[in-house]
Amino acid sequence: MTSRKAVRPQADGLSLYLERRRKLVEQALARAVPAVSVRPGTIHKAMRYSLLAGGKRLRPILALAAAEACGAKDPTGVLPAACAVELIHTYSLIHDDLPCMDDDDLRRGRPTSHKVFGEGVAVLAGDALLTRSFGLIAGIKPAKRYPLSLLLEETADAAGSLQLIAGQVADLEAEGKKLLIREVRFIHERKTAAMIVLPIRLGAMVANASPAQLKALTEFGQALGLAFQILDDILDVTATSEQLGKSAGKDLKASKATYPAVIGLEAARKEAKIQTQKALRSLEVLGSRGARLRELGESLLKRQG
Ligand code: GRG
Repeated sequence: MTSRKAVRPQADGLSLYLERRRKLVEQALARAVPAVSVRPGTIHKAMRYSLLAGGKRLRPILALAAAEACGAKDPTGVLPAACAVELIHTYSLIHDDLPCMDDDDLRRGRPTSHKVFGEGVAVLAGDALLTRSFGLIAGIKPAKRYPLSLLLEETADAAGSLQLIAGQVADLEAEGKKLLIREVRFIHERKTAAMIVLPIRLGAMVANASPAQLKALTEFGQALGLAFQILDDILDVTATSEQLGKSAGKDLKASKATYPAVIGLEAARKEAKIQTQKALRSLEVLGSRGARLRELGESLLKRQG
């Protein structure tokens, strides 16, 4: 007979944790935007089509795990912040896929928003998701150390013209140009890492993180975000569209500024590993509470899609 103790490590394993957290997030996301039956149905259909298309939910899960690393026992208070970031992320994907940007027809394994609803509704679905995200943040019950105004300000900064949009603009302007690696890093830190740091900080702040915990988690997010985008660059070259749920080989075709394009595939792999190790080192001050984030960080470097 197998003892309870013997099965525990597996029951506590990362895949079960991810499955449970994803379920929580999916349910909260489904409640976060109006139903299709609410007028005008088209916009709510388009918002739900992209939002509920089953991404990895990495950003909301990071928010929940960061809060847990700061001692939060019940993750439900973090769900509005976690969902808000997923809404911003989904808006950025919808807009990035538009013909005037990356012009893509596959996302999360489905036809892109503008292919299904037309460009006008796709633009508006992105706008509506972004706007709704601030409504969600406004509903957070803030902790002592971090007022709601700070959570709103950090969200606006991360999604604004100094971070997410800065990265996207630099990315657009870099197409077809020969960039230095520090310029590619500038893009990656803004286009990708900012949206990884944001949920981690929001989750930590909702859980009333100490200044030392918040600093460690921010450094973790910055390095993990960079590693994540370098790996995304690598997978664009090495994975298939089926594995990715989006068109593979696009960066190369569009002469995008990527790590493999500038320093080569092997050096890019090495850099992704260096940044992941840096991220994991940042967690040391959290002690055993950082274990889940450590597992998450390690698993991201192994992902194939
Ligand atoms: C349009 C303002 C604006 C910004 C666009 C998000 C973005 C910036 C561009 C999309 C293409 C891209 C390579 C973005 C970098 C971030 C990234 C790797 C997004 C994909 O995130 P995943 O892999 O996707 O977490 P899922 O679908 O799992 O959520």
